[in-house]
Amino acid sequence: MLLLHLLLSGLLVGLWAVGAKAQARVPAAEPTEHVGTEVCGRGVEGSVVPEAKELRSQNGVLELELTFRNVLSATGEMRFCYTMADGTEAPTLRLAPGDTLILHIRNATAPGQNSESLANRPASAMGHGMEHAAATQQAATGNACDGGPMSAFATNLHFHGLMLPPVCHQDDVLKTLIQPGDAAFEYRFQIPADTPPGLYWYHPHPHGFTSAQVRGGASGALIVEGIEKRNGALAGLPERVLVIRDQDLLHPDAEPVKTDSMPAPQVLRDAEGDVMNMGFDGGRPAKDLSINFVPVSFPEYKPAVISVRTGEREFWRVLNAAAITYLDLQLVVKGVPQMLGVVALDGVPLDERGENVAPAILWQSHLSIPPAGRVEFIVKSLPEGVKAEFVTRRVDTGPAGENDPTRPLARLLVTAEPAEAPTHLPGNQNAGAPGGTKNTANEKGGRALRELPWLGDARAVRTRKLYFSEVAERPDDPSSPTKFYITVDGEKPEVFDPNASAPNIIVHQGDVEDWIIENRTRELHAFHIHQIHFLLVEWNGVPLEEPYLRDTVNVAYWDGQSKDYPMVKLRMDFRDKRLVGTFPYHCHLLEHEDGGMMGTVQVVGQAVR
Ligand SMILES: [Cu+2]
Repeated sequence: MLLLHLLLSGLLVGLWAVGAKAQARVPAAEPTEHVGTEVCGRGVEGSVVPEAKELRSQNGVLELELTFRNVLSATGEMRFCYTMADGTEAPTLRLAPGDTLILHIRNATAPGQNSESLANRPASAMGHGMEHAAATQQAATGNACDGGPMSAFATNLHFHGLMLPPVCHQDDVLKTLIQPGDAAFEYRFQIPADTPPGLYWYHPHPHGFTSAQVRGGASGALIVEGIEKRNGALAGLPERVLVIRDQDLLHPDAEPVKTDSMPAPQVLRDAEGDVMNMGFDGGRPAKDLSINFVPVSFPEYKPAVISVRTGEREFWRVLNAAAITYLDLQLVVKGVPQMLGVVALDGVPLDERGENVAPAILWQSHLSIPPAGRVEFIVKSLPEGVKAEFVTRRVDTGPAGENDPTRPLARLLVTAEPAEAPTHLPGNQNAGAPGGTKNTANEKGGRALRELPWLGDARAVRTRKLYFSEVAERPDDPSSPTKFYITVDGEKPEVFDPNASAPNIIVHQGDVEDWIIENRTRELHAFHIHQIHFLLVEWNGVPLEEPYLRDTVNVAYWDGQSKDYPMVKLRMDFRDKRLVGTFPYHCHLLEHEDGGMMGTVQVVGQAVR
């Protein structure tokens, strides 16, 4: 258990350098304030973190319509959002395993009014796919399943982490493209009955423009119910869903506030226009952050407010929905990092393997999550009036990475009468899932419902090696745009081609494979594959026995000298029959993905073997 614990700690904690201590600020709480009628409205800095509206399935079905909108804010950012008819933005979708989601999405973005401002932005604002996309435009067929012209305003949806068939109307992003003004497009699928209970999410995925749309705010949480049945310690706890997004700096020209008598560092920008990691904490961040749409902007970092009840444990579900920003979360009470009880990563409970070999709760002093990662954890009860702050610490993204300095996200206001009462998970005595839906997870005493053997016990039929690499478009000009690659070892590095006729990798349904992912660049990358979760079995040469699965994993940056590149070895699970089809794998730093760091895998059925 000790070894396991160390391994888990090492991975959760990562290799980050320790950042400076959190800045303490205790301004008075301001009420939550969303501008109700404003399109893609945002919270007021320093206000109470609102909970997103929750939509729960009824009788096994959740049906809703979302409208995808955009607006150019007064400060010049292009915002994107998903709204309901009543103006509600980015609702949290809650379904039990086996439930059906029917989501009608209408693309009401307005290219005309905004095209000029987008054209004037740095290349990174729209991603490098833009010029690429222009060269590969297709004719519109009128059928969103067949693609059509790629543009900053065409869109689609990806249901991140769910094992869905990679087909149109379910979870396809390679062909599906919904144009502005198209009729409402229907997504309709069943949450597989064996889906681990936890936090998943939805976001757009049009190649070349994913970064701009996600950074603009287009994302929302999706919860598969039943985690309290898998982990009794959670029953009855108040729960919060915290979505952390990034966005372009609200005050890009402001000077960093000097702290600890350290001079404000010089600012260097990379070819994408992002402020570069300088090798130490502080300075101007590459992006601002927001927490449930309450911005916490550079340089003041006025923290939002989370109002919690004195003496009550809470269950927090945090999604890193940032386009490129790494998080390293910490809850600091009177200057001391608190232990946080992690129960799930990437939607999967830590004891997913079962057999009592794994801890159901792992107490950690800080939690690193790459873009797209999720972490769900217990926050211990706090005494009234105590000074407590939820922060993200500096992440060393490598010499070519972005600057992700230490900064606060929210301060906790611990009172007997909190401003907002969060919803509670069902208690033990009330085991029925919300919405009256039958929850199959309960039928096996809350254990995992997998029919197949544990992935760690499955034999890989082959090993493949892929690697991340980058080059400047003009090698003699380091300020020229970067080309981002993920390449199967032995093949020629190519940026992702949305019109390629052949997949990069073909696998057979029913197989398990080991994939080695190397990082041959000087910055962090986060490997993600659609449809499946994988098992991290080796990390920089160290074998692991993680008792849970992931869908996004960080790959450490190369020091520029070592003979061996940093790597992860992943056990890839292609056993499920529903996987037949083609889907992508990519870096989840979305500028990299848009810039070409994506490939496709085709899962072929047993019949054609
Ligand atoms: Cu990357």
